[in-house]
Parts: sequence; C-alpha cells; structure tokens
Amino acid sequence: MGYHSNLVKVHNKRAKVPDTKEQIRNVFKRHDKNGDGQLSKDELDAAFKELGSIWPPARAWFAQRYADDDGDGFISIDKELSKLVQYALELKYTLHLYVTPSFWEEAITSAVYLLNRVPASVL
Ligand SMILES: [Ca+2]
Repeated sequence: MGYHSNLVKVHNKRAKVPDTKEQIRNVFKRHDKNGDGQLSKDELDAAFKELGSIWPPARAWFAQRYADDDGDGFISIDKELSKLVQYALELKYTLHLYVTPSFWEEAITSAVYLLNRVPASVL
C-alpha cells in the first residue's frame, strides 16, 4: 500500500464521521451482548446507561414499549432498532431543554413522550 492510497483512506474516513444517529445505533448494537440479534430489557438498560440516562431502567421500559412492534419483549436489531434509535434521538432533544434533568423531569418527559404516541382511538 503506497503513500497515496493511505492518504485517500484517511480522507474517506474523515468524510464519513458518524452522525449522532449512527452513534446511538452503534451503542444499541454493541449492547446485544449475547449476539442473538435482539435487545433484552437488561441490554437496553445498559445501553441507556451508556447514553447518559439518569434513570436507565425507566428509560429502557418506555423504550421497549415504544419500539417493540411485535410485543415479544425484545427489540429486534433488524426490524425494530430504527424505532428505538428514533426514540432515543427525540428524547435527547427534549432533554436538552433542561440544564440538569432530575429524576422526575426525566420520568415526566418519558411519560409525555409516550402518551403523545398513543393513538387517539385508544385514549
Ligand atoms: Ca420485538
């Protein structure tokens, strides 16, 4: 491998700096500890801890209810991860309103977020 091809490689790497979405995606993927292609409640818990949630068990609970489309209690990396990432992204945005979100602020934000997504026919 010559000098030139190394330069090109570095340049390409620079151009592909992962965005927030990609980073969050990777955090979740990395937490599939047993590699079964699913995220369990415990694995979600650990992932949200890494993402900086101050109340990971609650966050994992809400996230599971939001993203678990087929209701099997696991988030499928193939089919349900996009929804989970979307949830994390939107939440992070909301939490930026607070300088230091407290336990209850995070809880209320989660609840409001979830309720906003309950179809009108249900509530
Ligand atoms: Ca599922």
